[in-house]
Amino acid sequence: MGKMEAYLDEVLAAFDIKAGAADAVHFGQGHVNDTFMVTEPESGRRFVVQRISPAAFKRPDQVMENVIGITEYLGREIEKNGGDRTREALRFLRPRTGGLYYEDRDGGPWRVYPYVERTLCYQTAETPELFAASGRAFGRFQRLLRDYPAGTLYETIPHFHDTEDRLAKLKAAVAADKLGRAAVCGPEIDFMLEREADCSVALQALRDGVLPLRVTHNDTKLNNVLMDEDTGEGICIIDLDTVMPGLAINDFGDSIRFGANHSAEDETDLSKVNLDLDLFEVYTRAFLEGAGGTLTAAEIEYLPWGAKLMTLECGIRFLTDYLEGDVYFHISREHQNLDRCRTQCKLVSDMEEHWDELAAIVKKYC
Ligand code: GN1
Ligand code: MG
Repeated sequence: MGKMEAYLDEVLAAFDIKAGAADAVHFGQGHVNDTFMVTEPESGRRFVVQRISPAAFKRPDQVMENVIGITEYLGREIEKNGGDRTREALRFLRPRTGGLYYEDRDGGPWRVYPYVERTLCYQTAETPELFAASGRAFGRFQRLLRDYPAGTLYETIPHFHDTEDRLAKLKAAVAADKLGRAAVCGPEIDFMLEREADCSVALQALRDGVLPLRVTHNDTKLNNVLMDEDTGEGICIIDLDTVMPGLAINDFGDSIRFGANHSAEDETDLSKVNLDLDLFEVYTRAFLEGAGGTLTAAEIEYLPWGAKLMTLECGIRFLTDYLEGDVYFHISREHQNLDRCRTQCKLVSDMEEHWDELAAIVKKYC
């Protein structure tokens, strides 16, 4: 039995779920939280049970205030639009101990939501239609939340998409070189340092008032959208821990980073890691369709920057974690975070090579 399983009995009891640790299996592909799928033996009802990572989230109370504020708001908006809020928004259970989440005997924060049945979750964009469905869903997320009071949201991970700060942290990790790993990743470190000026592009546009601050998801990977098994449509956005005030171009960009290619994030054969321009266009069209006029002309023009910066930043984060000893992103093999960093560098290079084409694509939809 793993470490986290040891808490499941008490957690399930706190949420009145008639199941125990034996009814739980590890679930999903997240790198940060610990996630289980639990099935009640008698009713057959399924629940997603999650321990929020204390390493990533210092204030789980604030995470849950954000998440519940957002899911309840989304539920109301979905209902107003004639949708089904039980399938299109997550619904978190309240523990019988009160509050928005449950703290286990060692202070670990847990939450539970009913699994949305008849949905699928994909790790790679197996078809363009699938990728488009996720784009529409994330675009719709922007539209539904356009009037949400962004100022009431906590910054659950301060400086989360602060690319300048991410680079500063990489520099600090290189200087400290705790494990003596810097010697094996010289080219990757140089790659990031050569792009120091890029790290300021979106942040400067925000400071200049060119890009507006919005409610953003901040982790818009394909695997954070549940697809309806029957219609193939992206119906429900999950993983709301990093919903914060942010830039819409970053939500777009993180999707491109993860989805507009045909390889795993930790692929070691870099010849397989290539930006797919057709998928870039498919996603752009779908995201803007879902957003339905929410984005400004400047935001649309900056979309390629969102793609490049989210990819560069993720590469910087993987590299920093590698240098620090894999303390943030879970790994299942040695050097996995360095491999993840390398795929991101390859994708950034591809974007730079095809920059004019990316700009031409977004211009079509402006
Ligand atoms: C983390 O846990 P997961 O896989 O949903 C990370 C994202 C990264 C992603 C890289 C809170 O997301 O920012 O882009 O890994 N989430 C957090 O795969 O740091
Ligand atoms: Mg996730």
